[in-house]
Amino acid sequence: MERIDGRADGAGLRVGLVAARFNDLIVDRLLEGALGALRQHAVDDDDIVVVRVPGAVEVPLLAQVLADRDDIDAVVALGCVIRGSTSHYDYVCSMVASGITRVTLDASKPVIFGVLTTENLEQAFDRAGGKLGNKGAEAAAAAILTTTALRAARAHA
Ligand code: INI
Repeated sequence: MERIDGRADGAGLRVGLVAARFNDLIVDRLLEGALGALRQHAVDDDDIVVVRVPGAVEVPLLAQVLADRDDIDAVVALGCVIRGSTSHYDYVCSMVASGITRVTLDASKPVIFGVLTTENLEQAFDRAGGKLGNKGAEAAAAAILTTTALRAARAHA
């Protein structure tokens, strides 16, 4: 039996972060959480690229540009969509989710979905360093585990 798993070691990995400015009170916390997790997993600051975009809808395009770069191993998409604050919540969620899914499969590279979709601001705070943890940090850790698993799977191919 062949078993492949990721490793929580980001040394030498190059990671792109794309973060929306919309709801920046929340997204800035996700971004700080993601940066902290990358550093904790030994990713060097010189190997991190951070791109800010206006809103979640714009995240997939910049994620695609980063994912297409040969010098980037994985991308983390960060944003926050809150139902209470918009009538087009469902459109924004669907655009960012389907966009990220397409980018990760087209690029055959990890593009991790670190976009909060919540009913209200309180739920968003809970997931941005509050009582439910920091989803930005979790997304960054997922980027490392997925990239190392991907490398191991390709090495065995
Ligand atoms: N963008 C978000 O990231 N979160 C939201 O909750 C949101 N709301 O509420 O509308 C939002 N809208 C902006 C959107 O992402 C685009 O930036 C805008 O439509 C321009 O394309």
